[in-house]
Amino acid sequence: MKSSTLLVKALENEGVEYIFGIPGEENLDFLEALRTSKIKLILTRHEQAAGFMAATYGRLTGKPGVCLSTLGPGATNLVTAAAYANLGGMPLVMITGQKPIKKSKQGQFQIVDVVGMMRPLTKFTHQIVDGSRIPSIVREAFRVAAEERPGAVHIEFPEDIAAEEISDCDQPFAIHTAMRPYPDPTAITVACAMIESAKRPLVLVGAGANRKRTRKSLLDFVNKTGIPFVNTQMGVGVIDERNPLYLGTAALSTDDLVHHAIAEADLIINVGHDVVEKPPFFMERGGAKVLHVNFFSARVDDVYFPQHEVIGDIANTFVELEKNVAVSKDWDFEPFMKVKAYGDKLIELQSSAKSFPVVPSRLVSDIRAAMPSDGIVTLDNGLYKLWFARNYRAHGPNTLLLDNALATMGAGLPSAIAAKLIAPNQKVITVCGDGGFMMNSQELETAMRLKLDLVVVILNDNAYGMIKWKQTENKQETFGLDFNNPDFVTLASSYGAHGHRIERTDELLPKLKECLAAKGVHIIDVPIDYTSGEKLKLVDLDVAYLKAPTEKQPARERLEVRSPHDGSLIESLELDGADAVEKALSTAHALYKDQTKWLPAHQRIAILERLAELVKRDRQSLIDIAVEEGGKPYTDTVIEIDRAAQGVKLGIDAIQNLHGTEIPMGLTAASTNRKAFTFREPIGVVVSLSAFNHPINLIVHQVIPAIAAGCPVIVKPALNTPRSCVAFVKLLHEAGLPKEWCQVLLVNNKHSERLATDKRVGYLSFIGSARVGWYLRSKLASGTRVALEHGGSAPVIVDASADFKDVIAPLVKGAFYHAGQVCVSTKRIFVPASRMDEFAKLVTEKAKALKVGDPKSKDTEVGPLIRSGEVTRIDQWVKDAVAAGAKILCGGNVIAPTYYEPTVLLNPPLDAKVSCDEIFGPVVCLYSYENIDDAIKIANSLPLAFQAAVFAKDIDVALHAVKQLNATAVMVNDHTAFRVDWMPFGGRGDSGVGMGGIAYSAHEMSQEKLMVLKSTKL
Ligand SMILES: Cc1ncc(C[n+]2csc(CCOP(=O)(O)OP(=O)(O)O)c2C)c(N)n1
Ligand SMILES: [Mg+2]
Repeated sequence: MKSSTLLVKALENEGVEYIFGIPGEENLDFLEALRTSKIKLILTRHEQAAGFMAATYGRLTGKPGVCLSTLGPGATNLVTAAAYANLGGMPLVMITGQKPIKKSKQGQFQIVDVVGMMRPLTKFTHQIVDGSRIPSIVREAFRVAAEERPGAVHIEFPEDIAAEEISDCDQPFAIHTAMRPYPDPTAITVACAMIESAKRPLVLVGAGANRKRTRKSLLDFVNKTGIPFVNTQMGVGVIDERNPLYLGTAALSTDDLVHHAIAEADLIINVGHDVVEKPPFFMERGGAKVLHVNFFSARVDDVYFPQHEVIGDIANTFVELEKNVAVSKDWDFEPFMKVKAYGDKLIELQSSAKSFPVVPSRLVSDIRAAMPSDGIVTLDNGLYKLWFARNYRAHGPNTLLLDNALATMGAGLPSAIAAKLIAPNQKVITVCGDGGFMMNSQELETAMRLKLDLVVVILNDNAYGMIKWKQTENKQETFGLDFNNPDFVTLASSYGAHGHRIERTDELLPKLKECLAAKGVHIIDVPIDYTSGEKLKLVDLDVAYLKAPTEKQPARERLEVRSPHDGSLIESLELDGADAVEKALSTAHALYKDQTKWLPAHQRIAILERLAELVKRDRQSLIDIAVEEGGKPYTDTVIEIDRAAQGVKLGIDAIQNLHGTEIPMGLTAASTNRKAFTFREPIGVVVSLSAFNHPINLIVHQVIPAIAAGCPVIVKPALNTPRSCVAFVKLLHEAGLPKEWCQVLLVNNKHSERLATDKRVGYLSFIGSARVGWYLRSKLASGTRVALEHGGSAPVIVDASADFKDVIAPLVKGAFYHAGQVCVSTKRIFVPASRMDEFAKLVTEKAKALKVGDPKSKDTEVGPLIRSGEVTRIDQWVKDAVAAGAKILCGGNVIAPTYYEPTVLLNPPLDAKVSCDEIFGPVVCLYSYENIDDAIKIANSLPLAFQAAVFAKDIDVALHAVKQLNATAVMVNDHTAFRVDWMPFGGRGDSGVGMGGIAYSAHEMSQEKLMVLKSTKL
C-alpha cells in the first residue's frame, strides 16, 4: 500500500467528508488515492478560499475541516486561512505537499519552510517523514484541532513519502472520545455566591458557548434565573435572540447599545469568551466583577482580569450552576430591560428607513425579513458587519457567521459555499463589501460548478468603507480608500450566474425573497450609504429618536406663563416630556461618568467671571423678566438681580476654597512613612428643582454651586417663572459653559419626580413646599444626597426693652416683603401684653401705608400673589382665624384676583392655621405674652424652624432668646428675612434639611476622597 492510500484511509477514519483545495504535482499520489475514496474533493480557485471553506466546515460541524495545497505558493496561500481558523477557534487540518525530502534534483525551487511558517499560526505542525507514522500523526492532528480551544493544525506530506510503499499492516487508530474535565465543586459554590449576592448579574455569551450541550444547559440556566444576556459577535445565536432576556450583541467594544446595560451590571458571567475576540467590553478596576466560565482559564490583559473562574466543560458548569444557584429577589433587571426596549424600538424604526442608496440598518432588517429562521448569513468583513452584529436577531446558532477574531476580508463567499455544502436544505446568503467580495470573487465559479443555490449580496460603495468610516471618526481627510468596481451584473452573467441591481430601496426585500426562492447563484448589487448619519456609536441613548418620524406626535403639554399682576399671557411654552428627562439625565450622567470630560477649576472660574460680566450687561432685561413673571416689586427685584451677580462671584470663591485637609499619619507605628490628605470631587449629577419667589437668585443658588463643585446640573424652574431661569442659563452658556453641563427642563410634577428620583442623580436640591420635598426625599435613589428648603413661619420675640421706633420698619418689611411669599417671612410676632396696644398701633399704621400694586412700578412695596388660588386660600385662613377669635387690625380683604391686602391679626388662637402653618402671604400675627419664656415656647412649638429674630436693648434677654429659639439663624434687632448670599441658609425640622449658601452648597455638592501616600522617604 502507498503512504498516500494510508493517509486517505486515516482521513476517512476521522470521518472526513470533504477536502477543499488545489493540488500541485507534489500531491498527485495523494490525489490518485483520493479519486476512489468517498471523501469529496472540492476544487477551489484559490487556496485561501479552500482554507476558509474548510475552517467554516469545522466551525459549523465541530469536526475538523480539511484543506489541501501544494508546497510553496499553495501553502503560503493558506496562511490567512490558518490564522482565520486558529484565532477564530475553528478546527482545521491543512495538508500541504513538499518536494521529496530524501532525494531531490530541484535545488530550492518552490521550497519554503512550510512547517516553520505554520508554527505561529497553528496548534500543531508536522512533517511526515515516514509513511508508517501516518496513523498516529493524523490522529494527533485531528485530536488537537478539535480539542478546546479548537484551531488549526498542519501536516506536510512530501512527494516522496506520499509515493512510498508501506506495509498493509499499517492502519489508522480507532477513534475514542475523551470526557472533558468537570468543573470544581468549590468553584461552583463560589460562583453561585457571587451570582446570588450581585444586584444586577448579566450573562455574556461568547463563541466558546456555541457547543451543542452548552447551548442547552446555558438556556436552562437563563430560564431558571431570568438573568438577561448579551452576546459577543461570535456568540450570536447561541440562545435564540427572540428570547425576552436577550439584550443585544456587542458590535463595538465601547459606546454600543449593550454597553448601556453592561454599565449597569455589577457582575458579568462571561461564558466561553476569550480575549482573541475583539473585546465586547473593557473591564475597569473597581467596575463590574467578572466570573469567567470557560474550558480554559482566562488570559489576563489590561481589559480582562476576572475575579473568579470556573474552568471545565461549560455545559457541565451550567448544569451545576443551574442546579445550585438560588434565584435572588434582590436582582433588579429593570435598567437592562430599558436598554432592550430601546434597542428593539430603534431597530424597528430603522427598518423603515427609505432613503437610497440603502442604509445599513435597513439592509439588515430586510435580510432578516427575507431569511427563514434557520437561514444562514455569512459575512465578509466591512462596516456592515457591525450593523449585522447590532441589528440582526439570530434565531439559532450558526445562522449568522461573522469573523470577529482575524476579521479578514475575503471569507464571506467561501464560507457561504461551505455552509451550503453542509446544510443543503437551508437558505444561505453571503453579504460582502465590494472590497471583500473582490478578494475571492473567483469562487463564484466554484459555486457554479457545485450547482449551489446561493445568494451573494455585494454592498457597493466603491470604497473600503469601514476604513473610510474610521478615517472620518479620526477626523482625517478622505484619502486612499476609493476604487472602481466592475459591473457586477455583467460579472455574474460571465460566470453563468444571475445578476441583479437594486435601484430603489423598496426593491431590496422582494428581490432578496425572489433570489432565495430561485435556483442557482444570484448576485445582487446593492448600493449602500454609510454616510447617512446613522449612528454606530450610541454614547447617549437618544430617547427622542424613538419617536418614529411618521408617528403622529402627541401634542405636547403647553405651559402658559402669565403675569401674576393681571393674568395676561406673557409666553406660551412647550413642556418637556419623559423623553427630555431621560435625555437630560443620560447626557449629564455620561459627562459625570467620564472624568476626561470634567471641566478644570480654572475653566470654571473663567466661565463664572464672564458670567458675572454678562449678568451685569443684561441686568435690566433680567429685572424686567423676573418682575413680569414673578410679581416681586421692581425695587426688590433689582436687589435680587444684584445679589445674583454677587452669587456668581461667590461661586468663584467657592471653587478656590474647595479643598481637603491633611490627615495626620505616623501617630501609630503602623501608619509611619505615610502622608495623607483629602481632596474634593464632584458628587455627581445635580438636579435642582426651584421655586418662583426669587426666580433668578434661587437658580443662582442651585446652579452656581454645582458648577463650582464641577457637577453637571439639570435645573427645573418653577413653572410660574421659567423665563428667568432660561434667560440666566442662556447667559451661562454664553459665558462658555458647554450646554450639557447645565440643562433646563420644563416639566410637570410627574416628570419632576421622575427626574429627582432617578438613580443617576447624585444630589437633589429642592426649594418648595414641605409636602413635596419630604415626599421626594422618601423616593430618592440610594446614595442621592439631598438639600430641601421648605418654608417656615418665622417667629419674632419683641422684648419690653426694645425701642419700637427701631422695630416697626424692619418687621413690616420682613412680614410683607414680596407679599410674604418668602420662607423666612416674619409671620408671628410676640409682644409683651403691657405694650401690645402701642405696638399694634404702630405696625398697623405702617402696614396700612404700604403701597400695594403693579410690581413694575418703582414705588410699589407689595405686589401680587403668584396665583389667584393663593389669595382664596389666604382669605379663608384669615376668616377662619377671625371666626376663632382673632381680631383684624388691618387688611383682611381680597383686593383683586391675585392681590390680598396686607393684614395684621391680633391674637389668633394657637391652633388656627395662621398660627401653625406657613401662610406664605401678606399676613402677620401678633401675640401678647406675659412671660418671655412662654412666648419662646410657643414660638418653638411648630415643627417648622428656619430663621427667627429677637428685638431687645437688654443684651441678656437677646442672648437668652438666641439660645432658646429653635431656628437655624436668629437675628438680633433685625427681621427674620435678612439674608446675604454667603451666609449659611436652610431650615430645620419640617422646614428642610441641608444648608444653602453658595459655598455651603458647593461643599455639599462635592465629596471627599482620601489619598494616603506611602514612601520610606516620608
Ligand atoms: C484581508 C484584509 N485586508 C484588509 C483589512 C482591513 N479592512 C477591514 S475592513 C476593510 C474595508 C472593507 O471594505 P469593503 O469590503 O468594501 O466593505 P465596506 O466597509 O466598504 O462595506 C479593510 C480594508 C482586513 N480586515 N482584511
Ligand atoms: Mg465597500
